[in-house]
Amino acid sequence: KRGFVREIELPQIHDPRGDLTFVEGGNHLPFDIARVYYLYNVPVDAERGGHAHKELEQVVFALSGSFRIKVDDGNEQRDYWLRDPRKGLLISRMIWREMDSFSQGAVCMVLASQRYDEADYYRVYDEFLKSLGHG
Ligand code: T46
Repeated sequence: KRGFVREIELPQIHDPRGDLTFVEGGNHLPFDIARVYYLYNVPVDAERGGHAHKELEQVVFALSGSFRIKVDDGNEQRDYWLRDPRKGLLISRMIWREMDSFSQGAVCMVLASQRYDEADYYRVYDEFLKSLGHG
């Protein structure tokens, strides 16, 4: 079965001044970047996510610190820990995601294929399952 998430590894330019990583929409990602957002000041006991997207594709990075992301295609659930600023998780459309266990000071950056549109969200798990024909 084809994976419903994929790890994206970005280039790293390493020199004595530190590391530099870059990302080009359409080159390192399978889409052009329409939006960037980031989560920070996240309490360590917070849970975020808890939704799926009808069309949106995103790549999620831990720029600093770490957190867990659970992804679910309606059949199978997988857990990933993000902790390397070079390595993002590509989440395609119609995948339920939940995030928790943020470390103190963690920064989560997300590159998205579309601008924000509340109508693109399933925020109720049963509605997500129903739309997959599982309900
Ligand atoms: C996702 C995870 C990883 C905006 O106005 N513009 C935006 O671009 C975003 C992302 C959110 N918002 C508003 C919508 C809500 O009123 O900000 C509020 C909090 O959003 P939400 O509860 O969806 O945040 P998270 O962290 O649970 O989810 C977000 C993304 O929405 C989602 O696509 O995959 O981060």
